Amino acid sequence: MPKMYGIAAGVFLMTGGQALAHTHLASSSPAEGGVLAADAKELTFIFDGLMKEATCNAADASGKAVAVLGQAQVDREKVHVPVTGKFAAGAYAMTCHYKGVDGHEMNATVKFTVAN
Ligand SMILES: [Cu+2]
Repeated sequence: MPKMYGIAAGVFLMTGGQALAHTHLASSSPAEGGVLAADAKELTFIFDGLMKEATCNAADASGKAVAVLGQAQVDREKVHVPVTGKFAAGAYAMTCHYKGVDGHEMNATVKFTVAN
């Protein structure tokens, strides 16, 4: 029995360590709940660690994908997402599926509005 408790504690410590190593969203432009200028050229996500890759998509208030974003560019902790189309006025959410330097795949979402 003592040996089994030891294994359980070891697994707990391992997963705890990995959770601490995850890369999370630190800030964004627009910020969560913020406003994106109608003529904005890009959205930016800034993470708390180095990024490996990211794919970002926008959806309107009903959850329907809107094709207004180009391919995300990773620059160290930043992910730049070019605006290639035109946002109609309304509420949106941009979700980035990304892989941080620790190799874990995660999602980050920022909600914002566009006022024309
Ligand atoms: Cu991780």
